[in-house]
Amino acid sequence: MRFDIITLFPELFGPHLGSGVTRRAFESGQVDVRLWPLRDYAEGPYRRVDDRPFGGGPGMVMLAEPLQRALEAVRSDRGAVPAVVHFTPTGRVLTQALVRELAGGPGALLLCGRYEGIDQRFLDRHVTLELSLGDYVLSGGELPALVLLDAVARLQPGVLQAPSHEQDSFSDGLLEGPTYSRPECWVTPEGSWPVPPVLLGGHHARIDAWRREQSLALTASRRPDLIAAARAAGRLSEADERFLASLAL
Ligand code: 9D3
Repeated sequence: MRFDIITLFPELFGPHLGSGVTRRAFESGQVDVRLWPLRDYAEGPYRRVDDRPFGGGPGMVMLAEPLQRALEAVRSDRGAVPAVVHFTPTGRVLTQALVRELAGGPGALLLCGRYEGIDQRFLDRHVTLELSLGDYVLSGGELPALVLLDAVARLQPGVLQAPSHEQDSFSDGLLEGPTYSRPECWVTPEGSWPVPPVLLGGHHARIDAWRREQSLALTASRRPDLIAAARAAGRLSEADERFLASLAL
């Protein structure tokens, strides 16, 4: 799959794409990322990419014409673009379901906005999907684009050591409970912190049941909306329901 990224800040992408789990996906060629620096498609002595908004108001607006030239450059390099994704605070919130859909597809063109946004006429002509990361204010679409690439890269076959994403939080719709490793008892001058004994007993059915309860308790306290959704989808067993009823909520 291939992602083309139109951005005013191509240098933001280098470090992330060059390390860890994402690097493996990119080096193995499973995910091809190409950066299209918008400034390269601006004309005139000042290479303008933005201007003041018609009608007044604060900030600057990204101009349609440099974006159009960048889009044409992408098209002449890769042919038709399968999807044009615009990162904007007014988009649909990115979910793991959407990540899975994108991870199984041919890729997309990612448009990273800066300033107050992009001239609406360019968006109306070309954008097929508007995505937000959530209800907080960032300074542009580059970090959201990196978030999407990271989430998509780790779903590529062979990228993770173990296919742990089968159990990911949100994949089965519940949060994952706590994890522990060595030492069995962590001793410090301030005190000793043992691992929950059930994890050391080697009784796998008991461990699975305990983990399920941890997951249910955490989800019920932090994200009751996910419990409601799991219940509506029939993903809670009778044992799950009994355990949830036993929690002092
Ligand atoms: C005066 C209106 N602006 C302030 C609320 C609108 C505005 C425009 C552009 C606010 C932020 C931005 C830059 N943000 C993004 O490009 C962005 C974003 C975000 O800010 N939050 C969550 N997801 C995303 S995706 C892209």
